[in-house]
Amino acid sequence: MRNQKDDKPARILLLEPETQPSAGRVESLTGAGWQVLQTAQMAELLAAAKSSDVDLVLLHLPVSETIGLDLPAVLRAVTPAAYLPVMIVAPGAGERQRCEYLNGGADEVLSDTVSGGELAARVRALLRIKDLHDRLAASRQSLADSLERERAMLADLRRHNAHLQTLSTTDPLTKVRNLRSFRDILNHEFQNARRYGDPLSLLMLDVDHFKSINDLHGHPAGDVVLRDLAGIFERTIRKSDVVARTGGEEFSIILPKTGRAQARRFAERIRQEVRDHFFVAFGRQIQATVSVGSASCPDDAKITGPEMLVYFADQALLEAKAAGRDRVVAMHELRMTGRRLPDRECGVARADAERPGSPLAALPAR
Ligand code: GH3
Ligand code: MG
Ligand code: MG
Repeated sequence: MRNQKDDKPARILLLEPETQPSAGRVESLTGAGWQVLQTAQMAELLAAAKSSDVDLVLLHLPVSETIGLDLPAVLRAVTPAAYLPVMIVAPGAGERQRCEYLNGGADEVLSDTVSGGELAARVRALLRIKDLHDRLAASRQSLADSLERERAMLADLRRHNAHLQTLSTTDPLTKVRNLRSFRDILNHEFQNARRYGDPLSLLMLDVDHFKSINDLHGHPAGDVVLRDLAGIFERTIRKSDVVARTGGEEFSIILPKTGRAQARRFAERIRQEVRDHFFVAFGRQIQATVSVGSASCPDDAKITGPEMLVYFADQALLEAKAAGRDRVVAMHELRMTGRRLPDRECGVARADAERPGSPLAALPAR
C-alpha cells in the first residue's frame, strides 16, 4: 500500500520500549513494503506525528502503561493528517483493557502473539481506511479551492459589470451622466414624483458663446471648461440631484422634490458660481457664463410626461438666450407670444424633438 499523497511507501511510526524490541515485527512491516520509523521516546513519537510524514502509528505498550489510554487522542490532536490510524500491541492485555484502548480512540488492539502475516493484514486494512479519508479530504479541499476560484471570478465579474455599467451611463469627457442615463433617471424621477405627489424640477444649462471660447483658446481648452463646469455643478447639487451632459456644451440637472421657487433660486446660484469662476486652461484664464432654463411640475402648467418637462426647460433656455444670455428663465416667466407651446399631449413638441441633439429627441414618444 502506497501513500496516496506522494505515492511513496506508507510510513509507519512504531513506538517500542527499549526493553522489548521486536525485530520480527519490524521485518514483517518492511517486508510488506512499508517504511518503519522506530522510536522508544514519547517526545520523538509526538514530534514525528506532528509532521505529515506518518500514515499509521503502531504502539507497543507495556501492560502497566496507562498513558496509552490517552495516546490515540493526543496523536490525533497533533497530526496535520485528516485521519491517523492508531494500532496498539498490548502484551497480555485482558478484555477490559483492550476495550479501554478502543474506547480511548485506538483503531485496533492486538496481542503481542499476533503473527507477522496477521499484523501486516490488519495494518493494510487500516491503511485502506486512511487512504479513503485522505482521498475524501483531498476532494473536499479541491472542492473548496474551486468554490474559492468561482467566488473570485464572480467578484471579478461583478466589478467588470459595475465598470461597464458606469461606462455606459457616464459621459467620458466630464464624467457626469450621459444623455441615455439622463433619460432613464428623468423617467424614473417623473414616475416617482407623480406616484408620491412630490414636485420635480429640471434645469437646462447651455454655455454662452462657447464656439467663441473654442475659437479663441482652442478646442482642448474648451474641453477643460466643460470638465470644470461639470465639477462646479457636481459640487453645487444635493446628493439626490443628478447632473448630465445632454449636448455638446449643454447640461441638464434633475432636481427631485424641488418646486419652482427653490429650483429658480438654485439655478441662479449656479449661474452666479459659473460667472464668478476663473477657468484656467493651458495657462490661460477663460471667462464663461451659462444660460439656464428651468421647468417644474406640478407647478408649471399641466405637465403630463417627462418629455414635456424637457420641452418647457428647453423653451425657457431659448428665452434666456434670446433675452441676452447669462441669465435664468423659469418656465412660468416665458413670454408665450411668438413661441410655439405644445398642445395638451405635447404633440407639437415633436417638431422640436427632431432638432439634432435635443434631449427631447431622446425621450420616448408617449
Ligand atoms: P450660444 O450662446 O447661442 O449657446 O452660442 P454657442 O457658441 O455656445 O453655441 P453654438 O451651438 O453655436 O456652438 C456650440 C459649440 O460647442 C460648437 C461646438 O464645436 C462646441 N462643442 C460641442 N461639443 C464640444 C466638446 O466636446 N468640446 C469642445 N471643446 N467643444 C464642443
Ligand atoms: Mg452654447
Ligand atoms: Mg448649445
